[in-house]
Amino acid sequence: MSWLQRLKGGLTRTKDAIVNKVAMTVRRAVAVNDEFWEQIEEILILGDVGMNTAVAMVDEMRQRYRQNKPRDMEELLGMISQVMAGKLQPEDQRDPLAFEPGLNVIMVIGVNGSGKTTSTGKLANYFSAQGKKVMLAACDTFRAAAVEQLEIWANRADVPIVRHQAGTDPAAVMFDAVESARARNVDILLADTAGRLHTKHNLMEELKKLQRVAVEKGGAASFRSWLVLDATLGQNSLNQVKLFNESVPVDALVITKLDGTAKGGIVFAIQGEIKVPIAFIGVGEKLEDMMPFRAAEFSQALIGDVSSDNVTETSEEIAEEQPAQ
Ligand SMILES: Nc1nc2c(ncn2[C@@H]2O[C@H](COP(=O)(O)OP(=O)(O)O)[C@@H](O)[C@H]2O)c(=O)[nH]1
Ligand SMILES: [Mg+2]
Repeated sequence: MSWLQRLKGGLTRTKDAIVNKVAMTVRRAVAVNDEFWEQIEEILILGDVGMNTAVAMVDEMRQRYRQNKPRDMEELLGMISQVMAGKLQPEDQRDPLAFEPGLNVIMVIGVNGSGKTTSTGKLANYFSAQGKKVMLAACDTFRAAAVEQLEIWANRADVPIVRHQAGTDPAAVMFDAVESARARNVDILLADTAGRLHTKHNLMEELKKLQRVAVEKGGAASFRSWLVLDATLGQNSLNQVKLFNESVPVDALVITKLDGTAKGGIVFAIQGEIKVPIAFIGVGEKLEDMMPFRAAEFSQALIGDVSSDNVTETSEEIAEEQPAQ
C-alpha cells in the first residue's frame, strides 16, 4: 500500500465526521441561508476544527459564495471544499525539515502516551532511509521500560543508540549522545524524553537543561524540539503547545494516531491557530506509518475531489432520497 492510500485509510473517520457530513448537508440543502451556514459551522466545530477556525472558514465560504454565485449545489460544494483545503496550508512557510551541516539535534517532547518513543523510532527510520546518518538518545530515563522500548526501535530502524541505566540524569545521556554523534559525523540525533516527572515544573526544567547541554556543552549545529501531539485528544492537545512552549521553544509538531480517530479536524485548528509547523504525521504503529506533513497530500486524502460524484456512501444515500435530482 502506498503512503497516500494508508493516509486515506487512516483519515476515514475524520473524513466521515467532517467532509462527508458537509457534502451531505450541501446536497440536501434547499436554500443557502443563515441556517445552512450554521449547519456547516456546527459540523466543523463538532469535528474538532475549533471554534475560531470554524468561524473563519465559514466566513470565507460565505464571502466566496457571494462573489462567485455558484450555479448549483455541486459547484457550491466544490467551493466549500476549496476553502477547507486552503485552510490546511501552513501560514508559516518555514520548512521544519531544513537541516544544518553538522549535528542536528531533535528533542522529541510531549505528554506521556502521546507517542514520543514510537515517533522517535519512526523518524529514525525515515531519516535513515533519506540517507541521513541517524542516532538515538534515550533521555527518558524515568522508567527502565522506556529505555528498552527505544532500544527495540533502534534495532528496527537499524540505527545506533546511546543509553544509560534507568534513573540516571537524562542530561548525562544527552551529553554523551551529542559527543558520540559528533565523533561519528551523525547528521541527526533524535532524543526521546520523559513525558511525566514528579511535577510539571520538574519536567519543564529538565527539558531546558537538555537543550542547554546539547547546545552549550555539546556544540550541536542546530537544536530543535518537536512536540508530539496525540490526535485522539482533539482540541485538548492544543493547550499542550502553549504549555511546552513555556519551557523550550516548540519548533515543530508531530501529530500521531490520526488513524482511527474522528478528531483529525485538529489539523485545521493547528494550521489556523497555532503558529508552529507540522513536521510529521503518524497513522499507525508500524515503522513506516509516519511521513512528513504535506498540505496538498493531506488535503487530497481527507477532502479529495468531493465536488465530483465519488463521495460514495454519501452520494448513494442522497440518490435514494432524491431520485428525481
Ligand atoms: N494507532 C496508532 N498508535 C500509535 C501511533 N503512535 C503511537 N501509537 C501508540 O501509542 C502508544 C504510546 O506510544 P509511546 O511511543 O510509548 O508514547 P510515549 O509515552 O509518548 O513515549 C503505543 O501503544 C503506540 O503504539 C499512531 O500513529 N497510531
Ligand atoms: Mg516513551
